[in-house]
Amino acid sequence: MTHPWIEVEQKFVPRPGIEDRLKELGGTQESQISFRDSYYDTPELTLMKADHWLRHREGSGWELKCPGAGGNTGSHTKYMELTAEAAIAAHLCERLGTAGLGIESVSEMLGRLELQEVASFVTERSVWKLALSGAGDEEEPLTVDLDTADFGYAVGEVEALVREEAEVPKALEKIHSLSSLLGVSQQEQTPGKLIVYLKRFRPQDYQRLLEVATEKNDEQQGSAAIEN
Ligand code: V4E
Repeated sequence: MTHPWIEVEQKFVPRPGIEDRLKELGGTQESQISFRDSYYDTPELTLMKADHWLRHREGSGWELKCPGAGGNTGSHTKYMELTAEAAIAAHLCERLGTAGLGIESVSEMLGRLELQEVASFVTERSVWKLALSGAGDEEEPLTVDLDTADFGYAVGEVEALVREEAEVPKALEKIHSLSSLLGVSQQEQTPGKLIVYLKRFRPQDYQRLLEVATEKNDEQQGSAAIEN
């Protein structure tokens, strides 16, 4: 089986003139696309509470984002992305403790485990590619996505996809360099579309996720304090 992609990214609030700045830095607009994302979970949000994000993206199919080794810290995030249905089903069955049921596809899983649609929205995306000067010719350019969701929220992200954990630090360095050229502070913590959707349209679910995230943060700080 091929390794899943590791997505390393930093989100930011796109300021007026961002497209001109991207051009100035040698970026090129690669495409303008539009797609609907529908996110699924159990009624108790078992997956999201465990930082697992299952969605169906129109035109691409099923995708699962879950934390990579080492978790996520600071303003950037790092997620493993699974796109093969069998791999998604196997990973979710393990997480939900249903590995014995022999479920092999996500559609079968939706029915048998009563996964429900939690959010659905359309994104207009402008995709930019930009190679930082100084990086070798063989370097993969970074991707900058400028998104506007149909519920009126705009967010940008500087993103790199890598195959190996060992490539993450270099990807992060490149993301930080480009972010600062775009005037984005490393400390900027900009919420993604789904989080804003939940906050606006499913405030109780949002609150539950916030509580779990706060508990996890407290635990991490507690264990860091113990280790120190
Ligand atoms: C990973 C994640 C979520 C799933 C949506 O991921 P995101 O990168 O925002 O979506 P999008 O459309 O930009 O995907 P792409 O096209 O780049 O693949 S929703 C929340 N998270 C993680 C997360 C979290 N646990 N807590 C907070 C406050 N924010 C984000």
